[in-house]
Amino acid sequence: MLVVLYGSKFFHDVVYAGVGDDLQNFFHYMMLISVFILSLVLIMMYRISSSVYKYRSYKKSELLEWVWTVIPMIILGVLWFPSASNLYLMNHVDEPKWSFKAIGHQWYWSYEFLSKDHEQLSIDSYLASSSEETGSYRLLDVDQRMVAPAKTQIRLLVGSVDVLHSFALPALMLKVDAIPGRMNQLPFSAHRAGVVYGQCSEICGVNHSFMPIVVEFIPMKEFAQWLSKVRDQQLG
Ligand SMILES: [Cu+2]
Repeated sequence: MLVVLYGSKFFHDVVYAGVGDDLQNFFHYMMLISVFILSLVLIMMYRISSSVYKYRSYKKSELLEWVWTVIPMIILGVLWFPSASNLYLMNHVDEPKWSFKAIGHQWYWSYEFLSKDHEQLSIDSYLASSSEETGSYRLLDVDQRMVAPAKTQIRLLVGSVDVLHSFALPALMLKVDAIPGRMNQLPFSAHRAGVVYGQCSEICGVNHSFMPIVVEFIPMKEFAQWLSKVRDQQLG
């Protein structure tokens, strides 16, 4: 039962990665340690409660005091190290090949980026009107998808023009607050082409549930075509 639930029922598969792979590995590692601690505590509880007199030998045991101080310290240490390095990696963008800005609005997302000749382009991404028309997921698809190159280091900038929003893409293990007056930066990449879905993850008003995020990762070659298509549409 536990094996079936673990990682398959409640969690999105992290199929696209970057920092996502590291975060998922960290999650598994943390679960392993937590299950170990839980089993240890349960076994100790059972052993102590099932024998009325045995626990008396634990009283005034200096060795026991040492063990239950030092072992948790070591466990905290081994949990801290990967956690801290992931925290650092999540903020570290080394030499992005491209960057774009995701901006939260009440209630839609807009994306800003530069064309090949450094002209500013932007698209507004609203909830798609009806799932029957487009054959897509209900409340999860948009009229204009954001497009990004796959297998490329991208710098993602997230901001907001009104209230707090949160830009979240579970398949990339990514969630970042969109804060008015502040620009959050993070590395963004996908190991293969595909479509990822997400939703605003910070209560931002009555239509909070209706501002999904869709990013389509396509090969670099086609991405260049898309970029010039958007440029021609907007700048003529
Ligand atoms: Cu929002």
